[in-house]
Amino acid sequence: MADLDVVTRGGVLIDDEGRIAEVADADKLRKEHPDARIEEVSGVLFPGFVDSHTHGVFGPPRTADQARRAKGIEYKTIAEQGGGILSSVRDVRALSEEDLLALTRSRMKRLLGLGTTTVEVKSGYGLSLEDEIKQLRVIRKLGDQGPTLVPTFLGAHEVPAEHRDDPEAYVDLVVNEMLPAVVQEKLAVFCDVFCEPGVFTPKQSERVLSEARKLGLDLKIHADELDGSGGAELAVSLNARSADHLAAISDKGVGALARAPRTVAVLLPGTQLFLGRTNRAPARSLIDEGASVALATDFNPGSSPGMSLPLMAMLGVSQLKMAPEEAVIAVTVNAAAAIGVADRVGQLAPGFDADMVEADIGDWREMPYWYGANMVRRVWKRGAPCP
Ligand code: IZC
Ligand code: ZN
Repeated sequence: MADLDVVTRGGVLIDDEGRIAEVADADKLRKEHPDARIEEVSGVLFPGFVDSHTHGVFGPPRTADQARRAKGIEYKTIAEQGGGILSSVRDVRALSEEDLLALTRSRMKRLLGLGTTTVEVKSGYGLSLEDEIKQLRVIRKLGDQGPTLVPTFLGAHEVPAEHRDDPEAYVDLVVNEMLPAVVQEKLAVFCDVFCEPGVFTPKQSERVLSEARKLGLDLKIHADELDGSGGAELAVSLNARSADHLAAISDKGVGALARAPRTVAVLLPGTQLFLGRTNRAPARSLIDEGASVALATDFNPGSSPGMSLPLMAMLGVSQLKMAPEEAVIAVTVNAAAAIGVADRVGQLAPGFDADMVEADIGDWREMPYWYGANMVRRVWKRGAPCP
């Protein structure tokens, strides 16, 4: 995780398809390709950042939740008072696909301006067949107008109001109606579940995810976020692509992820910070024991309105005690692995998409360092400058 290659006075040769052909000394590239169109870069050039966990399709911000939290009101009480995930569900249900598209387009543009060129985006604020599909269609319609979007179906994000008396009937709906419709329209690459005491049990989560796998989706789990219920172990046993959050993971869960052949631990330090919680995901023991760790924003209106991956990298270092090298890998290479695109993005290396970020800094270590200002100067996707 600390294996970072730094090239000084480097250059990137990009082919006509927007793929990286060579990374080498800039003067050598200039000499060998005298006819190439040249763009001068100063500062530090990074691979485009990859945000591997967002709930990016939503309506208004949940500012009332924040004010309630400041008064010491707990998550469950906030939900009972009409806030929480279900308030975002009411908002998304009330919005047209067109309005949601416009909101999401402008939010994704902001992420791009912060250097994020690939974003995983979940549904999960619809919680009905029609409204889950509406969210996923928004993701598909945006495609790669801004950052490249990777869609995840999160129908099992919460039990909606109309099924509160019979959560099992809601799981039936997710499995029997939503999943097949999502797969039929090819609207998602991943299926995710919020596996957490009071939301979905490991057993319910396993049922949804096993059905999703049968239909060809890859798997993710919101695991051990608040109190924890063995979500990390479940993710590993299902060979999921990622186990996300992990602030309440057990030692057993850490051991399972350390031995996992493909499950990336996606940590979301902005969430703990924004919620004012003091427990932290054990990044150090995960890394030291051999797990692959990524950092993401969890961008959503309730628990993490954070958009900046450099900020998450800074929190990785300051809050989770990651090395600066590990934080850079966590928002590029490992983040790409967490969403199944590690063969295309996350590295400045031959064969990879020329998704690149120019930061106005003198040393790469300043990326997980400055916060509160955007140090990104220019962004390219597949070799083309982004407006
Ligand atoms: O809207 O609160 N944890 N899902 C699971 C969230 C947080 C998003 C939200
Ligand atoms: Zn989440």
